[in-house]
Amino acid sequence: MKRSHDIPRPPLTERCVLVGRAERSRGTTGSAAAAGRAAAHPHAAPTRPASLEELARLAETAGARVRGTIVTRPGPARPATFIGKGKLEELKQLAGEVNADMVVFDDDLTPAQVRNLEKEVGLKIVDRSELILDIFARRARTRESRLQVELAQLEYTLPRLTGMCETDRRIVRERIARLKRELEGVERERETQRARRRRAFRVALVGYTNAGKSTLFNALTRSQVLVEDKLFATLDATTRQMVSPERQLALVTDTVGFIRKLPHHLVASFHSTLVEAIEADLLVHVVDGADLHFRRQIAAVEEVLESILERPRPTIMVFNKADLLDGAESAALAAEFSDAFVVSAQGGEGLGELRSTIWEQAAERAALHAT
Ligand SMILES: Nc1nc2c(ncn2[C@@H]2O[C@H](COP(=O)(O)OP(=O)(O)OP(=O)(O)O)[C@@H](O)[C@H]2O)c(=O)[nH]1
Ligand SMILES: [Mg+2]
Repeated sequence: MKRSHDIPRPPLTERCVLVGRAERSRGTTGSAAAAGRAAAHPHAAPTRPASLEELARLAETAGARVRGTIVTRPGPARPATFIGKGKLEELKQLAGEVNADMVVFDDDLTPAQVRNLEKEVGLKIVDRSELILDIFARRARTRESRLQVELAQLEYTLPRLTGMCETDRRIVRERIARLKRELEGVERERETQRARRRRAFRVALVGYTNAGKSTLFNALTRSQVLVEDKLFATLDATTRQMVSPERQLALVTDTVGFIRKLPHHLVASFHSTLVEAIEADLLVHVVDGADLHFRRQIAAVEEVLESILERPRPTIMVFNKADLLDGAESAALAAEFSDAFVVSAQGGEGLGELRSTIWEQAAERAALHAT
């Protein structure tokens, strides 16, 4: 993986070893029913802690092949190498055995830690933020998202360019300034479009990556945006019309998914697009109800929303993938989250009720504006 900004890039083909911490406590995520399903769920591998399971998916999304995992005890990190001596030896041995050429850390490392680890282990060291930035760089398609990703990558890289001379660092800083100016231009262009859309009732789909936002978007708007069993399939927001049987109109926006520990440079550079996308009259928070860890995913999404929205928005919660749940599990969800909807965006189950609620809210807003 290169740290520069030449996008798009070839897929990673590296064999990697993951390093992450053990979970502090068990049983705080998912319902008992979901826990019982853990072994059967395609994304769950009970031998790895949840955050590492997700890191493995991120690494695979970036094209790397996961060959081994090192789990460290929770606790304070070592300033020099993040992990202690014993774990470092274990890592070197495992990396040698599986012939790895890259090590991916689940936590963010300081520039010094990366340098020290690279020297000690003799392999490329990548942290979670860098991995996510790399995936975004590969997947950015529009001019705006490419600018945003490049900006985030350069801001991430700048403090890490220790080997570079001052002239080169200045070139990077100038490039950052230019990207920011270009982005401001793109944002002004969008402002015109935005003013036109203000009158319509606007619904934004938000949620954890891979929850099924794009699938639901397609169902609600009869569109065909990309749906994939991959993290961050969607990067650029798409807005389409949704039409009621009475020919009422609403605008629905599909957005980028969130993830735990989203790199803050990324949130910063995507800030304006995100705000625009989710400055809707109604947020539909899509949750993968079949994911064992849906609770922590809800918390992660709420955290990002709070950090970017000036004030809370009316939100409805939708538990998706009901077709993967049995009757008791769906009922338990519905009982616990009594205001939420339990649907299958793929199969259509529960979507009628969700649509009706959206139209009710649209009518309420229209009535409010008419007075
Ligand atoms: N079984 C089942 N799978 C679903 C359902 N909805 C979506 N999926 C699958 O979940 C995966 C992710 O769906 P997407 O719609 O791409 O999810 P997303 O939230 O847009 O994901 P990102 O854009 O990557 O953040 C795909 O493999 C879908 O086919 C559902 O109701 N049931
Ligand atoms: Mg999507």
